[in-house]
Amino acid sequence: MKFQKKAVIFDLDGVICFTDRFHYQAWKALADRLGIYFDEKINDRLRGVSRMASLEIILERATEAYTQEQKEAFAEEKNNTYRELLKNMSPADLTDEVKNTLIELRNRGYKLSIGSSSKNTKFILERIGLGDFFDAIADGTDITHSKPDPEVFLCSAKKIGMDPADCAVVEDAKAGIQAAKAAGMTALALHGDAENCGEEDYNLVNFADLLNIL
Ligand code: B16
Ligand code: MG
Repeated sequence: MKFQKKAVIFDLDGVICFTDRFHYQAWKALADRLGIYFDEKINDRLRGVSRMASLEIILERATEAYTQEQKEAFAEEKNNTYRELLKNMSPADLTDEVKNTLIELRNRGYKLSIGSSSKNTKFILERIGLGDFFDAIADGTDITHSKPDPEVFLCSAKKIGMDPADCAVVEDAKAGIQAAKAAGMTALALHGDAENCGEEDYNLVNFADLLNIL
C-alpha cells in the first residue's frame, strides 16, 4: 500500500521517543501517594490526553472528592516528577531507526512536523537532539482542546502550510487516530492503543515502515 502525501505529522510521546514510560512512573508515584489504584492498562487511556484530563481519569478510582485547587497541585506534582525523569534523557534516547527514517523522509521532500498534546514537547525535543529538526511544532501550549479533538493536527498543518488531505499522522494513541481522522488526515497507527483500534488507515509494523508506504 502507498499513500500520496506531502507532509507527515508525528505524535511525540510513544512515537518519536518513549517518554510514555516516564508519564507512567510519574502518575504511578502520585497515585500511590494518594492510595489510588493505577496500572499500565489505565495508563493506556492517558495516551494523547491532556495532563488535567489524565488526572481526572486517575481520580475515577479515588474514594474522596478533591477541590480544583488540590487537583491543580496534583497535576503540578506529577509534572515535576515527570520533568525530573526527562532530565535524564539524551540524544541516546533517539533510536537510530527513528533518526534515519526522519532523515530519509526529509531527503524525499516531505515536510515534517510535530502534533503533541504535551506542554513539555520543546524540552523533550531538545533533550533528544531534535530541537531544530522539525519544520514546525504544534503542542499543548498551542491548543485548548486535546486529542481526540483535531485542533493540534490542524494547527501543525497550518504551520507548515499544508492542506489536511496532504498530511499523514503517526500516532500511538487511539485518541490521536480519532483526532487525525477528524482533521481529514491519513491516520497511521504505531503500537499503543492506536494499533488495530479500528479507525486507523494503516498499521505500521515499525517506524521505518513509513519508508515503504510513503
Ligand atoms: P504534558 P503526545 C501526550 O503526548 C501524552 O501521551 C499524554 O500522556 C500526556 O498527558 C500529554 O501529552 C500531556 O503531556 O503533561 O507533558 O503536558 O502523545 O500527544 O505526544
Ligand atoms: Mg503519543
